[in-house]
Amino acid sequence: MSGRSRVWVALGSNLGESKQILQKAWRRLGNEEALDSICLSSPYITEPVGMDSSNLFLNAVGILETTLPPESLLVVLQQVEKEFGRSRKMVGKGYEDRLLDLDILYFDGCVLTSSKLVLPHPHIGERLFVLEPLVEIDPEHIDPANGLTAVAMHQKLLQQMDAGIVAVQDIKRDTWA
Ligand code: PH2
Ligand code: MG
Ligand code: MG
Repeated sequence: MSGRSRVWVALGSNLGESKQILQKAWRRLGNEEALDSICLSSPYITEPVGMDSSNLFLNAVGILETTLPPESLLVVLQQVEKEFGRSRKMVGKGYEDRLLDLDILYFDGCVLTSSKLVLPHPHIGERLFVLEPLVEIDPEHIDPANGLTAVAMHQKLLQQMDAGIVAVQDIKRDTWA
């Protein structure tokens, strides 16, 4: 591949065989012509954040390299979500339980807002289920929107939880085995 970009992707599932789904989806992405998988974090068992659900999530963060531009990568990710059985029913508003969610967190140092995509992903700083696996695989990564490292963003969120500004989010590191 030439003209490669580096992409940080969040993986999540709270329906079905979540561990298998995330592992297979990650392999599926790496097999894609225009994508190379660089690394994947451990899986984390996390409580749902910002939604009402009794199903715990399995979350991870991975790094890919790609020759695709951001919106073409988004199409591939949405296609893979569909292949793994995700339906977007869009009954009420808000988040729904899902078999597979693949979100672009960062695309190189891009900061952009289009009708289809906002980069960096707008909720990274509020989500332990993103920051904890990100710190595991890429602690010194700098967020192009705020200039903070992943470690600093993680620390900041933990402090906000300590101070009661943000609700505590349960998270437990697991293994792929
Ligand atoms: N994704 C959401 C909303 N809430 N909570 C957890 N724990 N994990 C997720 O992946 C998640 C969530 C929207 O995509
Ligand atoms: Mg999401
Ligand atoms: Mg999504």
